[in-house]
Amino acid sequence: MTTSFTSIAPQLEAQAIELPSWAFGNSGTRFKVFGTPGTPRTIQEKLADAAKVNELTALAPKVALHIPWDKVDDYQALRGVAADLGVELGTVNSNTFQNDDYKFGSLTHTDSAIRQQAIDHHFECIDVMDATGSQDLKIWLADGTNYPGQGDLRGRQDRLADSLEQIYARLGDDQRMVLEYKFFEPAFYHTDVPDWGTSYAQVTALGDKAMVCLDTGHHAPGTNIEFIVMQLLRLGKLGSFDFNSRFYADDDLIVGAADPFQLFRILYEVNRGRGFDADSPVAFMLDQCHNVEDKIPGQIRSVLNVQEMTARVLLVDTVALTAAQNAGDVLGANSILMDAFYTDVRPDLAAWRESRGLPADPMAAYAASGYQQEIAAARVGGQQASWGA
Ligand code: AOS
Ligand code: ZN
Ligand code: ZN
Repeated sequence: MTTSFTSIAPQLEAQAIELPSWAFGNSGTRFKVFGTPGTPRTIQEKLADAAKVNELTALAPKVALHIPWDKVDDYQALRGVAADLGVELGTVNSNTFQNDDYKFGSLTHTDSAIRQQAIDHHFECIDVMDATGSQDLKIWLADGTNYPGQGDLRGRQDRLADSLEQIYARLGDDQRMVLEYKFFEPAFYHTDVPDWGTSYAQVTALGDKAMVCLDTGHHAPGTNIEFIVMQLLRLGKLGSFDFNSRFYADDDLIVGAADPFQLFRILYEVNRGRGFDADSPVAFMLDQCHNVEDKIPGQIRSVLNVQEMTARVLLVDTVALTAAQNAGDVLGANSILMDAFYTDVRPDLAAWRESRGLPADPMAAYAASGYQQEIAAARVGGQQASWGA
């Protein structure tokens, strides 16, 4: 017996998943970037597409920016554009991976001038946050080495700590830093923030406003990601998620597409750790690319996948589960969890959406809206996401 849908609906109402601006640009692999008709040419057009996702789902009220990809002269004005479209500007992502100067590192570089340049870029990102009202600065570094002996692992870690300290000191009272880890790519021997332990150690040394960002695609195959989620929540240091899914590497495919059960297990631990509570520090974001599918329906599918799996998680009969766990009822406990996972929540969600004035089927509503044809006709020469990761 699972919990009833009616009892979990209020919890679903508050769900918010931030969209990445770069998901609306063309992206691909090192082999080919395919253009999609209707691709935005400007950040303003990306915001319009993101607003469409929110209009049809009421799940995506914020859009993350990437600097310098989304650089504009007037961020206050951009904030106004977003507000007119019914969305807000969210996380600001820094970029130290597309500049020749950072070939051997950015915040870890041995050359203090280059390191300062990378620190200054983060200061610029904080200035953007001041203008946009964004809460989070997200740092993902491409820093690392390809060959043993190429760099001094410990020295790099020490320089990273020092650089982060300087950036942290610039944050306003209501601003946070989230440090994303990734175990490989673009560096292949080592990366300077490869795992949650390293990110945790670095952010803990900084203070309360620094937290860990967990990208679901950034772990070795077979890693028990939900355990990491549990531990970071338990330690009060899970700041944000970058959701996506993967079959092999950092594939950045639609969240819940490759392994819906893994998404369920992760969201179960989020709920167990009170990560869905209104005062929870966890920010939910997508970090995806749509290489061959249309981008707007790709994002709609993604937020719906998160919503559907959240509903299933909320349906878990936690009282019965705890009783079974405490009684040593191994298979009983497992089947309580699986009952919720196998519950098809789609009809209930469709009816509930309609009751809130939303389309029962946002994917179908988008297809019928004519928006895709409109933008395909209006926008010629759409933008590449600059980088497909
Ligand atoms: C890189 O692999 C990371 O996932 C980054 O979070 C992100 O994709 C990149 O910074 C684009 O913003
Ligand atoms: Zn990411
Ligand atoms: Zn990634």
